[in-house]
Amino acid sequence: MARLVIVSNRVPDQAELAGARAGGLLVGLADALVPGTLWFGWSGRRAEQTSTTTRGMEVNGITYATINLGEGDYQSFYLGFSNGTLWPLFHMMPSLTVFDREQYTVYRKVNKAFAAALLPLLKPGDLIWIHDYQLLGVAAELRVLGVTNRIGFFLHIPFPAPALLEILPPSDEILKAMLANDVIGFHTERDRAHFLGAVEAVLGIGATAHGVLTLDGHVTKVVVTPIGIDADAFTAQAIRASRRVATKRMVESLAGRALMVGVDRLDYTKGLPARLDAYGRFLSTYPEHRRQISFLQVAAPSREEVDRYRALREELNYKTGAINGAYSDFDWVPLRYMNRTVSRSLIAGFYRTARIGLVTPLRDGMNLVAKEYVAAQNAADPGVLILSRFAGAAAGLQEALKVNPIDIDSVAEAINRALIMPLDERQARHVALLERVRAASASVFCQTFTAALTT
Ligand code: GDG
Repeated sequence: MARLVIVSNRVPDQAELAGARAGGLLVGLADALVPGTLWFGWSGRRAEQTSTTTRGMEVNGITYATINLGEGDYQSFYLGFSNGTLWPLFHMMPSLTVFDREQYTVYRKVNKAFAAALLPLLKPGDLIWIHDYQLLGVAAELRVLGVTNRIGFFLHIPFPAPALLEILPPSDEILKAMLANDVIGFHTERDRAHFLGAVEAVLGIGATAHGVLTLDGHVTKVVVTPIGIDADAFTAQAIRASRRVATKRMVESLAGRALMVGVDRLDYTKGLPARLDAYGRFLSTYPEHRRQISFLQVAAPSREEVDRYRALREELNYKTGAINGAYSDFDWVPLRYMNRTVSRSLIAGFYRTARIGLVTPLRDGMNLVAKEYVAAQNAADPGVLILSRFAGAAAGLQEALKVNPIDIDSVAEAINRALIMPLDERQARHVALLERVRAASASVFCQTFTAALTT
């Protein structure tokens, strides 16, 4: 079998491999990580200059090869074009999108540096699988260096509607660079349709009925391969977690109240301010539920060097104080807000304890928290998933209570509906959801994508 070479912006470090840090990519790729695999990317460390050679580390037969980023490149490539331009634009938030031509030049330079550092590690026959928006140009740079291996690209975040992509001044260059891949994958049909529409609108290239595009004689197949989790393993982890002292202490602290849980990286796409507003609206509209519910929101720190993320943290601190100030009693706190990273095992225990999983991103590529929440439930007495219709996960999780996250009244209504939902309805929804989460698993994701890349 061909060796798989995974290329992503960040390569997981020891803490992440041990489950102590948040990371959606590692969860989704777990199945592809068989001995012999090579994972290449940024170490997460900054140096004076971006490295031209890699450092290797082997864990469980998998080689992790990394480069460091120069400080200037980190600012312009990572904080700048990747997270200040592509991230908000691809999440369809044009008003938050800035563009700086110099940052884009550095983005291209760093994509070229990734390709150059990877080149000496490649062998004939390797399947190269590039991940995410930071590396849109790597396949094209590898082609310039003469690489003829099969190259695939998977986008973990949404692809914007064509009219939004056109806002990006170098949209034509970026789309052409993407077409150096043999396969491009998205989470949903909507993302794929947006991409095909953008290629048509910007480059004037139409796709065949099977989503095949041709640019200068090179053929690219565009596929939908939604990412998933290993549901059975996660259910087992949640059961183990429910027996742990920490989870028992959590249950005790609830004193019989229903727990509602939210788990997110602290990011403006996750819709956290609107979520807290919706909870405030719920407490004011349904006074009968006050003291009967406790909302635990975990917001794992993320991209803290970016001003917008700092401002978001301040806003959430303020809103948390406002809700607790208005509604707390001496023996009840409506909102528990943890602005830190929590271990995966503890999170699994929280999910299993929670009567409601509240997942309300404004826009999300997939959202693995929704799937984890479903997998963690006790089938005999399952909780209810409330899910934003703008998460990629909504396309495959029909039995969740779907909400529009900016319509805070509808979210408040959904919380009420979840709390009063009879056991048989909760069970029926859960059985169906669990089946879907098990079917669209992490291993199906890896197998489908690599199969498309192989053929
Ligand atoms: C991107 C796309 C897409 C969260 N807090 C903690 C923690 N987590 C874990 C969750 C989950 C993962 O991190 C987050 O995954 P998501 O899918 O929700 O979101 P992103 O990180 O934004 O990931 C997203 C994903 O890529 C995969 O394609 O679904 O749309 O944006 O597993 O449980 N884990 C730990 N502590 C925390 O505090 N240990």
